[in-house]
Amino acid sequence: MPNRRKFLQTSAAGLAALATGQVAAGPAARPAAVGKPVVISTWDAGLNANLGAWKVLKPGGRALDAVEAGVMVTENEIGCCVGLGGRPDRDGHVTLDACIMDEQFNCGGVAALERIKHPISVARRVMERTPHVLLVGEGAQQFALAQGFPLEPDKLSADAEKDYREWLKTSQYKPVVNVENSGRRVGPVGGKQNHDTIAMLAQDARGNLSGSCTTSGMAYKMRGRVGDSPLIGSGLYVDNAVGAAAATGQGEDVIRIAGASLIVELMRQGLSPKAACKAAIERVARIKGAKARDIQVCFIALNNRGEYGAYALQKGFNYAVQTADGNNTLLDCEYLLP
Ligand code: SD4
Repeated sequence: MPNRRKFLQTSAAGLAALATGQVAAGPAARPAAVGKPVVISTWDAGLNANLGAWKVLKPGGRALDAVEAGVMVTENEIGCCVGLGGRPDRDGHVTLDACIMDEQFNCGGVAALERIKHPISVARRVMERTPHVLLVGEGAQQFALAQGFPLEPDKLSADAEKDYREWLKTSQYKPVVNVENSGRRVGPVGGKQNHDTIAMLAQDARGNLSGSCTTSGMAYKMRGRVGDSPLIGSGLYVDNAVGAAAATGQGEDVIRIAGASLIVELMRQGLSPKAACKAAIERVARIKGAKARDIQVCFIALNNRGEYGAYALQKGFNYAVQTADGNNTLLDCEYLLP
């Protein structure tokens, strides 16, 4: 029988965990691959992001710290398409979405966050310091400020300003693949640099998995629109006993199939990361029918044996992989529609 003192100590710990929302579920499910870290991330910006993650993973750091540090590199890249350098909504405001998840089902996210440089770090604070999973808009900003994140100027980057002025001439919003760019860019016709998301999955030397995702969302979206990227289960999901998955592309169609969660469940059933991503893409294609040609959706996945894979709906998606042999490589992704 537990003595009274021990019981009180345990209850206090339980209450503290409840107050922060952190899952105190004991040790994470035993990972399969131990000793060889790996990190994968979306698009070519992933190459630099992987280097940031590798600084944490190589000396034996935690996957959670790696996926935060990694995508912060991209959030910092002015002129890139993630973070405050990203394209605004149709009213001219840059609104940011991000989420993060660790090896114990702890997760946090922010949506429609404005004027904060590192939404991924605010997402992590939501995970670690609140009983909630998702904070949005004004409330997310209020929380960020209370946590000491500085309020950045309400100003578009020079590139974004120029493109926005151009876009305002027609104000045409059609979230379709920009074929002029071989399908590489996702967003409204006439938009530039519209693969505006980085998603990252990592396994550390202990074999634990974590993931992150951060975006300025679809360019010239409606004010208040939130995509898949901050939504646990759609833009990102991690189950340490199985694997992790993340998405980029047309958020509405990722949400429709609960993309990242679906892929993890398919891997649980025995599919390889690539086969699971492909099955999810096939589901999107089936649902969209002829309209599938108007969108791009792409998934990356990593299982707990350290195997990775990806699949896209259309040509043009690439992803970056850093492995323990020292290589950081950009891979062209296979795709469904010829
Ligand atoms: C969104 N999934 O907001 C994001 C956009 C994206 O490359 O991934 N663009 O829907």
